[in-house]
Amino acid sequence: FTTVSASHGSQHSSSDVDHSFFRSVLTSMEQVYLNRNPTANTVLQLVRSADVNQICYDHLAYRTFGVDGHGIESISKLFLDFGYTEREELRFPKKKLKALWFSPPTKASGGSGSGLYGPLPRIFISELIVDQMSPEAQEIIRKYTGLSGAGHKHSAVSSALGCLTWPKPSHLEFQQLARESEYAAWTLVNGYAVNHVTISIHRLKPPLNDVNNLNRFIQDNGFKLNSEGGVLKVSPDGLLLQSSTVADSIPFEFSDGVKERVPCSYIEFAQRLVLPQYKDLPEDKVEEVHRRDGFEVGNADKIFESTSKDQLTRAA
Ligand code: OOG
Ligand code: NI
Repeated sequence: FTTVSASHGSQHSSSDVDHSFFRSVLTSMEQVYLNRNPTANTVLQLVRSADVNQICYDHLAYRTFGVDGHGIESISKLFLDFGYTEREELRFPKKKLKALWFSPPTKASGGSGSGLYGPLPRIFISELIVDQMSPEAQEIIRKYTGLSGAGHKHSAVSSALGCLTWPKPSHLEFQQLARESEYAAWTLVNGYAVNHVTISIHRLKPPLNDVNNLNRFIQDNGFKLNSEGGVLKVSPDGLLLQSSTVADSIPFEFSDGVKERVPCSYIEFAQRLVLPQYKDLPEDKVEEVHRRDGFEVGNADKIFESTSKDQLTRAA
């Protein structure tokens, strides 16, 4: 586990020590994510090498099935136990999804390292509203969540180990779900794996601390960005700017022996602008609390498409 001690550095504040177990769990989840997703891994290395090794994560995201305890609360428990606060709910009626986001404990949010050893990230967790799916889709989802038994109580273990809490589905079941909801099909084969990590753009050094510069940098290095509704996603107040890569796909062997690539995870970028009431603060006095917080339904709705077949098969 050399990456843990390497990124930990030698300086420990007392709050870092308090959260060292928690940060280790998240680091294992991140390791699974980096091992599976070459694009995310390379992009992180590229940005890190262009930016004196200091990257802050804006947020991490997870997907779940909203049924019998397998929904948002199955993974939010870890974060609530380690001092996170539940914030707003977001609704996506057409996708039959809802999401909640959580803010990190302020006491421990100021790690001085990079990535998960820097300021703790926000957490974005969504769930499929299973009751609203067709009877056929519900049957498949309830079959696998049922087979997971008490697995949902150990979602963090499953995410950190990189394994599912239920058996692998058949190819037919995967396809059937994908026809109705690509989100559902993604969750069936990826389970509690980290869906994406998000690089905090405004905490990078110039010129990459600007979303348009960063997007160009990513594309110039040969990576495809999610183009749904345009590459740049802007909140109505103009203060939350987001973009993301298109998910990598990984070989997956279904229970019936069919081998096919399935969408895995992507990496996102978020720039939070200074709130109007703080616009006169000198630049070196601006902290994260002075910036636009939270998430935006209109942006998120398009970022969900980073794992869609449309985006994965689209020409660069
Ligand atoms: C989450 C998409 C939304 C954001 O930052 O608004 C999102 C997902 O793909 O599961 O990440
Ligand atoms: Ni996100």
